[in-house]
Formats: sequence, C-alpha cells, structure tokens
Amino acid sequence: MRFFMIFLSLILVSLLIQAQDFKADSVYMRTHYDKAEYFIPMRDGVKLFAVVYTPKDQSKKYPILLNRTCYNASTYGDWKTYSHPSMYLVRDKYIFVFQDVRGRYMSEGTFDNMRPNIPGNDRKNKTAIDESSDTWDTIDWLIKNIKNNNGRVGMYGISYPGFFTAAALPDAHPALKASIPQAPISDFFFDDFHHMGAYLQSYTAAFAVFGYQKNSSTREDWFVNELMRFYAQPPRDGYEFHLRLGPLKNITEKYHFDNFFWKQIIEHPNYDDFWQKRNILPHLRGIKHAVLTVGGWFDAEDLYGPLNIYKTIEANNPQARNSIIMGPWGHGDWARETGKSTHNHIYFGDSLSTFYMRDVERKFFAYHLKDEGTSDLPEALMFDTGTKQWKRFSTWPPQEYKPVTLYFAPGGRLSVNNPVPLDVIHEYISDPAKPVPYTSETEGLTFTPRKFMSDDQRQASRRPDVLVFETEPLTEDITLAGEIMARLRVSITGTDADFVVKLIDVYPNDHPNYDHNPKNVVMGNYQQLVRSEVFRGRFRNSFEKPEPFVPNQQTDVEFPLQDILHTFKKGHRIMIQIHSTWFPYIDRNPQKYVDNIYLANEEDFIKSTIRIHGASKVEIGGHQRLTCKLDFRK
Ligand code: PG9
Repeated sequence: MRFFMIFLSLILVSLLIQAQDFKADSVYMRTHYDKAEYFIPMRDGVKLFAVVYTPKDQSKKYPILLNRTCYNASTYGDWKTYSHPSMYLVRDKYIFVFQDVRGRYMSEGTFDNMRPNIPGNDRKNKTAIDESSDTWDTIDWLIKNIKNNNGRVGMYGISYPGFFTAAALPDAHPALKASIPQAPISDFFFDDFHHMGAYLQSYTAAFAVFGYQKNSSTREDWFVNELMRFYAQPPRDGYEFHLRLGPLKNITEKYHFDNFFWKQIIEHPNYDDFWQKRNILPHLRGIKHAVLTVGGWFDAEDLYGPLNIYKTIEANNPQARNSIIMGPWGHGDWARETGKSTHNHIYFGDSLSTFYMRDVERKFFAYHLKDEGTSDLPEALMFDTGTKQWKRFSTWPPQEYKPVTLYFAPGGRLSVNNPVPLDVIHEYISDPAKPVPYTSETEGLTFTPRKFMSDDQRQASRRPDVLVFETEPLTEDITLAGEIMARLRVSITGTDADFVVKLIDVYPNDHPNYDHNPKNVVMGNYQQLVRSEVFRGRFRNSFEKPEPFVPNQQTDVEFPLQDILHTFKKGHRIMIQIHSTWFPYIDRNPQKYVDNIYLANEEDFIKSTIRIHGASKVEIGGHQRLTCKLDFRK
C-alpha cells in the first residue's frame, strides 16, 4: 500500500509539473518576447496583417518562423490554439510571425479557398498574386524590416496553415530554408470536403467558416451567425439530423443559401478546372530547401495531403531534402501533449507528441535555421500502428516488406495471396434510407469527423448490407506497409453507387481493455479500423466526366486507400469490409444516376443490389507505387 501511495504521489507531482510548465511557458512567452503588429504590402498593393514576436534578448540574431493562417493570427501566441509553436521552439528563441492570409481577419483582400497557384514562369503580370507570391513578398519584407533576424526563414502550419506552408514551396523566396507542412491540404477534391469525389456531409457546418467574405478588418469571427444556424441548438445525433435533412439540396435551402464556397461546391460536382487548378501537387517543383511533411495515420481531415505532398516532392525534386513523419495521431494531435498518446479507444504509447515537438521539429528547425545540432532524421520516420513502435525507412513506400493481395472467398473468408474463382459473387442490398453509420457511437453534429478513424467496426460487420471477409487468427505477425489499391469488379442493379472499403485489425478475444477507456469499451474481439476509403463509382473512368453504370453489367472500379504501416500481430485476424453507404460521414449516393447529386430529389434515392465479383481484390504494400486508371495524384 505504501508503495502504491508513493507511486500515486509521483504521478500527481508530474501532472502538476506539466501543468505548471504549460502555465510557465505561457508566461515565458510574454516575459521573454516583444510583440508588434504590421501591415505588410503585397505586390498588388494589398496589405496583409502580421503579428511578430521578437526575443527581448537582442544579443544575437534569430531565424524567422512564419505561420500563415486563415484562422486568425491575432489569437496565435496566446496559447488558445494548438497551431502556435511548441514551447521547445519558444524557449530556443526564434522570431515568430503569424499572418492572416489574404481576405481573412485583419488582412485586406478577398479570400479564395485553396487559391490556385500561378506558376512562376506563367507570371507575366507582375502584380498577379497567389499564396506563393504573398509568401514571397511577406518573407522579403520581414527580412528587410524585422531587426535582428539572421536572414533565414522557416515555415510551418497545421491543416489549412499546412496548405499555406506547402503553397509557399513553388517559386520560394531564397531565404526560405526549412518548411514543415503539417496535415497539409493538397486538393479539396481528395482532402477534407471530398474523398474520391464523394462529399463529406459531416463537414456541412464547417462551410460557415470558409464561405463568407468579411466586410472589414476584424479580430473577431464574422461568420458566427451563419455557424449558429447549426449550433444554436446543436443536434445530439448527427446521423438522425442529417438523415432527416434528406437530399443535399435541402442544405442549400435551409443553411447555405448565401455561402459562396457552398455555391462553388454544388456548381462543381465533378473534378473540373475549378478544382484541378486548386490542386497544389502539380506545382511542387523546383524545391531546393529542406521539407519535412507531418501527418497522422488516423487523421480524418487531411491524410491524402501529407502522403501525396511528400511523394510528389520526392518524385519531382531529387535535389530537395525531403522527409516525412507519420505518427499514430488524429488531426494535429502531434502539436499537443496529452501524456498518454491515444486515438479514440486505442492506446499507442506515452508522450509521442512531445517526441515529435522536442526530438523532431525542434531539431529540424535548429539544424536548418541555426546550424545547431545534427540532422539524423531518416527519409521516412513512420509509426507502426500494430507493434506501436517507430520505424526508420530510407524510402517510402518501403522496400522492406512483401506486398500482399487480399481476395474475397465464399463464406466470408479473406484469402491472402490466393485468388478465388472468378464466378464467385458476393452481394448486398444498399438502401440510402438506412445507411451504414460511420461510427460505433452516437456522435453529435460534427464540425469535422475525427474519432472514427480507429473505431470499432463491429456495429457495421453485423449489418446485412456490409460484406465482411476475415482471415483465421494469424499464426505469425504480418506487416502491411505502403500503398493500398482496391480493384473491385462490380455489378449493380442501379445506375450509380459508392464503394467503401475498410481494412480492419480484429483483436483476439482475450485482448485486455485499456484503462483510459470507459468500462463498456471491450477490446476483446475489437474490430479496429486501420484504413478506409470511399469511392463514388460514377468517377471510375474519369473524375472530370462521370458516367452512369449499366445495370447488372460487370464493371471495374479501382481506387487507392491511403498508405499504412500496421503489423497484424499473431492471434489477430485481418478483415476487409465492403459497403455502399457511410453516413453521415459521406453523403448518400442516390444510386440512380443524376447529373448533380447536390440537386437530387427524394425520389432519386433508390435501393440497389450491389454485387462484388470474384476478380475483386485489395493490393497492399510493396515499394512500387500502385497505380490505377485514374492517375490523378500527379
Ligand atoms: N483542413 C482542415 C479543415 C479545412 C476546411 C474545413 C474544415 C477543416 C483544417 O484546416 O483544420
């Protein structure tokens, strides 16, 4: 008992120290830095607002760390947001600059979501602007006007600020020496608002933040009233709320009738020029400085972005020092330490966010911006979400593990590397009136979905409209690492359909529960989601030119799921689930082809029998990139 009391008091003391540290850190910023505000002129005359924190100790020169944001620079540095820098950077001393991007909060100009990049060689008009030019002009001004800087600049940002960090890479200012795009958005047709052409209905409330131009410079959120259309009396059951809402056109009539971004979404239901020119991937060329891309394996908002930004830079910029770190994190979790590192019900280890902030990010900037320390960062520092260990790779996708192909055998058996007869058929009836829930729990109205990425899938596997295939308990560990490609051979009785493919780790019956979970979260036989993706079947031949299905005609539907690094341990089972609704994470496909689902009517929503034929498979891993007909990840 005495030992227990000592142990308990040690825990309490460490928690108190952590809390004191955090409070001390906040006081530290205020006592060790001077704060100033500037309006920085861009090449077209528009002025962008920036908050600058400069170390009081002027005995030496410091690099500048720039964070460009659409989320109100005035609130950064006061520790209300996790997008500000870690305390390791604050104590190491930098000149911190937080800037409202064009059209947001205190900055002048008009906001444009994922503003299209104008390639440098196309920039005939010297006052033409984009996020790259705004960053170039900002850096140039800072270097010339902020005293005591050492002439080097680093950039970082999480999520949309991660996009602004990535968008600064093309035609970068020569003073930009180190960039850390974190959960960066790369393309809104594959990140955030859409996944493979399907709309994320779970994002519907978020449009309020991005769909209204402000009338004047402000430090306050000007879109609160529009946000309150959803949150004045927040629905406690998001599934019920969205189901009662009916077709997407009711969102336009009831909520977003004056939202410019929603209008753009519904006027561009396909991957047309509006979306293609907002894709930053094709512009990630000519990069000469160090880039570290950060992502979370369970990031429900931006997972496509970090993986494809890293791979595109790797493919197009042999001379760039380009690396990636992927941890067992949800969106932005690496920037806030919670002690135990968990994602929803799953425990992955302790202080993994501190490891990132202290041993990765801090060292990266110190090395590239201050010539301090060493850069022992590997090409890819990836967390195995099965063994719960960090692994270092010289390439990603890695070459250390054998690729695996999974086939769907009769009786719900998942066949590993053994094809099944082509005449095998599995089928289910998909009913948009009773869509498959995307969470095992009742979740209120989300701003964006998060917890489900490692959630228990037992509630889905027990439904008749979900196909389930699983192996016998594994006789040895098997590591699946790298890319994933679903290659389905389907036929449907309707004329359109979505396809959801999930890779799941089925725990053994005797797996212990985790003490951070409520008692009702039983980890025995837990079906942990490892990776999942939806594909809107109309885009199977082209994201720009959708096509209806011919009823009952066998058709190929191929699409990538995002990468993984997961060891399925001995005694666990590998499971694949396939279904056609995933609600309200994803909007319901009417399953009767209509030109624009955002305009569909109630009567367009029909039941459909979905058949998955024997030629279907899921390919996982291997060093070679897995390609398919739609090579949109340029
Ligand atoms: N990528 C995240 C997001 C973008 C747009 C809507 C909602 C979320 C983010 O910037 O947090």
